[in-house]
Amino acid sequence: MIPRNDISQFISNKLHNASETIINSMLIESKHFNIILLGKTGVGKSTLINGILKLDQNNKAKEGYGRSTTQTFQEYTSIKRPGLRLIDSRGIEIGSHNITEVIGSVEKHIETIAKLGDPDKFIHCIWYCIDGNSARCEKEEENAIMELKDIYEEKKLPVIFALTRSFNVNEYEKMIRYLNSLGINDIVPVLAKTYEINTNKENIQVKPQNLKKLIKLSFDKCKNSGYPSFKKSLKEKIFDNILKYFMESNN
Ligand SMILES: Nc1nc2c(ncn2[C@@H]2O[C@H](COP(=O)(O)OP(=O)(O)OP(=O)(O)O)[C@@H](O)[C@H]2O)c(=O)[nH]1
Ligand SMILES: [Mg+2]
Repeated sequence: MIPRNDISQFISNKLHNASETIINSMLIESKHFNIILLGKTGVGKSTLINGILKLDQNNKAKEGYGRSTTQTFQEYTSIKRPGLRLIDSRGIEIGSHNITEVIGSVEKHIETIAKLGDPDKFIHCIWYCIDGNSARCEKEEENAIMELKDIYEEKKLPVIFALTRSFNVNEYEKMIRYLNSLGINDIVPVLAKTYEINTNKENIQVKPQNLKKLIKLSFDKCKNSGYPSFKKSLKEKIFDNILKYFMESNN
């Protein structure tokens, strides 16, 4: 286990090097709402991307079981969801020291994109994905998410907690209570893909849910995040249009 202080030191160093102006310029002239997904390996990040963007077999993000399916940052857009760009990242593997690497690489990615100067690519929001079927996180992950939350709250980049594979209310409510106890409240339980429960007697299908709620909360948080530039420019209108289209589309 990596001591909390080490993680804290590592992330703080990273951020103190990042220029405030870079981060403050992140919401100007964006034509896409850009969200980066982060979380433990196998938690369902790629599946969530496929579900939200309605990607088909030919262009979908690779899903799988076993060790870390997604290895690098990968951007996804879809003509079915115009204006939305989701960025997949390498899964965190607890206990292997890669937690600091992955979080550091996300930070670096956000910075690099900002430095490249194309406002259309700036990251607006982070979705930290956690399995909705586990009652709590390991201490190492808990420390890391608390650091992440503090840092990005200060930087006004919203972090939303997406509880993946949330097909069982009793289970995901335990996780919500646990996160609430850590002071985390921006939580959406989601199911990205139909979940089948087979018993000897019946076959139950739980349909995808709360994907729109996740997008809506992300937009709302972004709009209320306090960037002065957000109110001044065109992008509020652009964002409103993206949201409107997304909320109205059925497929
Ligand atoms: N039915 C169903 N299966 C899901 C859902 N979310 C994830 N899964 C399954 O869980 C497994 C892991 O999902 P991935 O999306 O590959 O997980 P990941 O977080 O991208 O994993 P890495 O790329 O290794 O970091 C896959 O077999 C998915 O099909 C869901 O909402 N519904
Ligand atoms: Mg993946």
